[in-house]
Amino acid sequence: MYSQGLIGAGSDNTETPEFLNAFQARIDADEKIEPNDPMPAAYRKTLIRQIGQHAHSEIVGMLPEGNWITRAPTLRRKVALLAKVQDEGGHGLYLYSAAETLGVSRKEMTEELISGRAKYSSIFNYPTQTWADIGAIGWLVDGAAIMNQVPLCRCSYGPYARAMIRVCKEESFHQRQGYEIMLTLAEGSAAQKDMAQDALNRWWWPSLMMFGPPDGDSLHSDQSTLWKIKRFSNDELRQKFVDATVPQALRLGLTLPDEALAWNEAEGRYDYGEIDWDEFWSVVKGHGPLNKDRVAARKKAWDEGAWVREAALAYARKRAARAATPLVAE
Ligand code: BYC
Repeated sequence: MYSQGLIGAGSDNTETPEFLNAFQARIDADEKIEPNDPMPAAYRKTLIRQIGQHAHSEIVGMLPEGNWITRAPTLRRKVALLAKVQDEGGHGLYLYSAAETLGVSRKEMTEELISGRAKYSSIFNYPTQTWADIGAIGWLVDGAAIMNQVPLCRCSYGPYARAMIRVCKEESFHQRQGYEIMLTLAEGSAAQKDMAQDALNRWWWPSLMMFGPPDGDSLHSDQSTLWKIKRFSNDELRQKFVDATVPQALRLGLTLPDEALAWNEAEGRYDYGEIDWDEFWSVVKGHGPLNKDRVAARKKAWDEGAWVREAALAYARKRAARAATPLVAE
């Protein structure tokens, strides 16, 4: 199966069974692991991989929505969308900082992203074709993100768990603003309702894919669950999302693009149809509609920002040098 190259701490595992057992005992006791605590190399690598991908997703996630800032239909919508996109940038920064506590630099992570080696969420490789897509993203994509991220607030790694608390509060606002856009369109003219339905049709399945492959095909779930990085499996979170979201779609008077969708009274949940896993893996491997454009946009921003990074470093060096030079009394 396709797996991202890992960066950060080396993969040598010289840890003794006693060390590994003592570490697992801390996890089992629900203790938080902090940056300077001893930890197995594989735990560090797993976190660098996941937090790095998560940070990249937030930053790349600014692109599809940023595409609509200049075309938002009212000043109120424009202000809200600007704030949302800015929040996503902030989330990316907290997450890069959380990953840096594990010994990887932001430069290394960014180089992994722009070289195409690092993953980011599959969802951001789809285009935002109409204004209703902004509603659908807020409602579904942020809704899925919250479902996945609320349990991450209890993740065993302290800096990641703490970053998630603030991120989730902001995502909750994002989800509501998206739903409100959908509600306005769904209660508007026939053309507006059609636009909302079309956006739901296009974003529903990719949103379900955000939770990752089915449990049977998940590479990392077992170990990440043992380490309490993951608290629920991919399929469990996907099911929770479906159960929470279907009634919201019904309230909008919209139809979900899934003929197999049905309430299962015995199980107390919605059954849903087969996800197109070939499409998922194709997008994850770089062949989605916009993978190349997304990476190219990040590379352009990184290249064009080189002079800013150089200037900031030069300024910091100058200040440090000045601080080190004793003042000569007159
Ligand atoms: N897209 O073993 P598995 C947001 C990869 S942004 C691409 O189950 P794991 C927002 C996976 O990385 C939302 N790749 O993995 C921002 C692995 O490949 P590698 C982002 C995916 O890690 C702006 C392989 O498939 N949220 O909220 O146990 C606007 C096997 O998977 C995807 C996060 O990143 C995917 N969808 O579980 C609006 C949350 N799914 O690494 C909203 C944090 C799987 O071996 N991350 N892969 O090469 C997680 O919770 C977990 O990493 C996942 C996957 C549940 C995503």
